[in-house]
Amino acid sequence: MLLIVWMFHVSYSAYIRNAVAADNALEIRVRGARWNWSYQYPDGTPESGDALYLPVNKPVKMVMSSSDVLHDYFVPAFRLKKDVVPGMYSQIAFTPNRLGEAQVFCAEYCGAGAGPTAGGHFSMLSKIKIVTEAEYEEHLKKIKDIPAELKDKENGTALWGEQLYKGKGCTTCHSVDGSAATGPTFKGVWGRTETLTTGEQIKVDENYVRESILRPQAKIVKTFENGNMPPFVFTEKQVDAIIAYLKTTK
Ligand code: HEC
Ligand SMILES: [Cu+2]
Repeated sequence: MLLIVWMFHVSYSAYIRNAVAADNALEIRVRGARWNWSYQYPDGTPESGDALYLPVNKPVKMVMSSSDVLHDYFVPAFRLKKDVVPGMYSQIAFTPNRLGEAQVFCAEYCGAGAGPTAGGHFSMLSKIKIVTEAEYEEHLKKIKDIPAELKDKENGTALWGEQLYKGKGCTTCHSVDGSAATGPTFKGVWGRTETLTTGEQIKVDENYVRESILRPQAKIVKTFENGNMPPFVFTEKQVDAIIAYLKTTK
């Protein structure tokens, strides 16, 4: 009896620690979609790389949702795992207390890709980087703008767009070599005329691309009805960068 009471006490306090966030916790939005994780910092800035940055010793509350199917946010190094469910929010709380890097997995089988190179559940990976408060602030400032290493380059914006295309999971559904995948190829996409499910014809331009990324279900390209592109969260500058990139994938 005493043993059971003790075991209950130990596991319940661990459970409460991960279920109830401190008042001053940093609130991070986490979105799962086939097949990538994306994040949004408390000030609304979307994370543009493949890792979430968190300052050490600061309590964190994650508010998580899914844009399509059931996923599961799993950080083995933190002993954290939580279902990410379409149609509802789930939460976890924790306080990272050591600098370093942790691998994130999806622990819910969420579908196979269109082919061996097209990704799928196994490629739904991410990282959490625990850094100092100063590095965290520095990182936030950096991702709001074009990366410094691309700034002076000719075509820097398009190169940034290419980084986003590769880093944000677009490659799982869109090729640039003309090969078929879950979504239309980006080869020659700029200026192409698409036929929508409504029968309407539309020319691929800035407004169409912007809407296709932020609200993919608004206009669906015929024969790609079942591809189900998830909505993405990007800053205006990032959308501009992707547009610049799509102008180059001829
Ligand atoms: C799960 C698969 C999937 C992922 C991931 C995905 N897309 Fe799509 N995308 C589609 C499908 C399917 C369509 C066509 C149906 C539609 O219009 O919604 C599409 C359409 C588009 C179009 C319109 C293209 C055209 O020829 O009309 C653009 C632009 C686009 N996606 C951009 C992106 C970008 C940028 C990313 C990454 C940030 C991305 N997509 C990630 C599946 C995906
Ligand atoms: Cu998943």
